[in-house]
Amino acid sequence: MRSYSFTHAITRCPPASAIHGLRAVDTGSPDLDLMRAHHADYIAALKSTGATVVELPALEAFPDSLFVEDTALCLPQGAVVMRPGAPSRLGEAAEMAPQLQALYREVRQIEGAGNFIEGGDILTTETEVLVGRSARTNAGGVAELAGIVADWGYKLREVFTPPGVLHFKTDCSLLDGDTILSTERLDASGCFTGYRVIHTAPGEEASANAIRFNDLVLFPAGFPRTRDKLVAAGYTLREIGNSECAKLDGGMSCLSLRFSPS
Ligand code: CIR
Repeated sequence: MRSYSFTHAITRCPPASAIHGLRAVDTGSPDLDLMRAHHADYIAALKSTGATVVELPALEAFPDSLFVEDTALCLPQGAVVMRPGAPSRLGEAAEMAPQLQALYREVRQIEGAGNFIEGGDILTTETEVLVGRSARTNAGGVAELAGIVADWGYKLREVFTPPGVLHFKTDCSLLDGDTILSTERLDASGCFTGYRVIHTAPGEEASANAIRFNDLVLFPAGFPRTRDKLVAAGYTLREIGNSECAKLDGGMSCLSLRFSPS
């Protein structure tokens, strides 16, 4: 199952400057020590599945650089370096490119000057690449990515992130080859027709951003009703604290790039 079986992940240590990271609503500064402790738990969970985790050092010049997912799309055939729509994050993608070049034979790049796209808006399933237009991802970015992944045999489908939601995957996650965890508000858009969908429990929308990584689902701590639904559905969950990244609108998927390089 290429959409959730991975040999590798890349993470980046939270910089001290993360306290200045972007956020839609200010709910207070993240506690850096606690954020780093959660980050260590996250890496340990990835490693416990047998994967190799490339742990990159902190980049102080980029407060949001721990959220490596936004810098690239990693597929078995190759990687695509993104062009983040947040101006303060553009340079993060350039920092990631050489890391990917060291691991992949083919690394492509979103290049169009007016094209923007962030990895948090991309959900790869067994059969397609779903990309949600958002405040960070525009039509040009989606079209450019569509051309690249078509060369690797992927069908890309453009969908829409609900207004006020940062990224498409803020509201959904892949649980297995044909099952999606989604908020009701995103599922109501009809974008998951044909998939089996499990909804987050009412009031627990912030738990929609989880990741399936090999045999585990890494799931944010503090959402007991959604957790119980997933356990009852047969998934093996590893709960990871996310209180500090949540203050910067970050979650489980944002903290890694996950892949099996060709
Ligand atoms: C940002 O606003 O860009 C960061 N504070 C959070 C990025 C979260 N990334 C993700 O959902 N993939």
